[in-house]
Amino acid sequence: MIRPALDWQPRAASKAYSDIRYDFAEGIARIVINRPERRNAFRPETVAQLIDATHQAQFDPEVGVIVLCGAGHEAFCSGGDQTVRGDDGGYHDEAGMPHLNVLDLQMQIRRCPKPVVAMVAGYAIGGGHVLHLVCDLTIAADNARFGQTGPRVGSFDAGLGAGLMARTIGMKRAKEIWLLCRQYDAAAALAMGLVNIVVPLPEVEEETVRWCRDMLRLSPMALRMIKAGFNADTDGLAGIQELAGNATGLFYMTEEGQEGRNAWLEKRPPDFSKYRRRP
Ligand code: S0N
Repeated sequence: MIRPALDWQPRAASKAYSDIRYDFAEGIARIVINRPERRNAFRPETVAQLIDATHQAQFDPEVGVIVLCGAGHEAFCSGGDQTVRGDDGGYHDEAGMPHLNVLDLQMQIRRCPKPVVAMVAGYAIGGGHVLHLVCDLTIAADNARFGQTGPRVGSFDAGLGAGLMARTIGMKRAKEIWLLCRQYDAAAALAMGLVNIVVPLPEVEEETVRWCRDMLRLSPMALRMIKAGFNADTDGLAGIQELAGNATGLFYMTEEGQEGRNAWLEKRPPDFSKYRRRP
């Protein structure tokens, strides 16, 4: 069993969630995929709730770090719920509409300016494996097992699931994972750089909280900028936009930036003469 490390308190939004839990403690938001009877497979409603909770955490000034995990110790997430996968291009919600909304969640995690940590106990498989991959850090329990199943179950994630994996662990390894659909234990995942650390299962939450506390002591702006920087090239112009948006936000905080706005509001020409042209 996993030893609890904090006194997690449900956040208000949690009441509206059927498939996830959303808790908070000490500056950390914890988002839990709560479908253990399906090894935490996600259906469209699960993903919609994950997107909502991630949004809540991003905009909550008390939150500095977000932890994503699965309920129980048998699975982080086993990917898309195959029982609701339709024949018309996606996973069906309760109204019968097909979705691949986990792709939106993947991008949201990458664009979120706060660090997102995957805490993986048990299986991280298929789309669940890609979910831990898109998180900034992965703390794995020693019972964790990783792998893709797409080519076996008739699917593939040729986006971040392929490209980001290759950038994370190298092209040959990434191709091996996708082309053979094998499973890898926690030690193998650590050896190939797929996770940051492996700890005994009971300690996985304590270790995750330790890493979160370390980040909570650091500059939020520096973490925000470096995360955007890491993602910029992989995410192309959208990644550069994220980095550039942060730079614009910083510029707005300077006197030089404010002089342009003030001059316009005061209907006078801007005077930038006192601002140095830096080498
Ligand atoms: C995770 C595994 C290895 C666990 O094995 P274990 O411990 O032996 O448990 P089981 O007895 O197999 O499972 C327990 C119960 O949970 C149900 N269940 C498990 N996984 C799923 C699932 N993914 N969907 C629905 N139900 C699941 C079992 O059925 C069982 O319930 P009962 O007892 O009632 O039968 C093992 O369970 C396993 O291999 N699971 C399947 C893993 C898998 O293939 N996942 C899907 C992979 N594909 C995706 O995730 C696609 C993601 C996606 O949306 C996407 C994204 C981008 C681009 C494309 C796609 C796309 O759609 O392809």
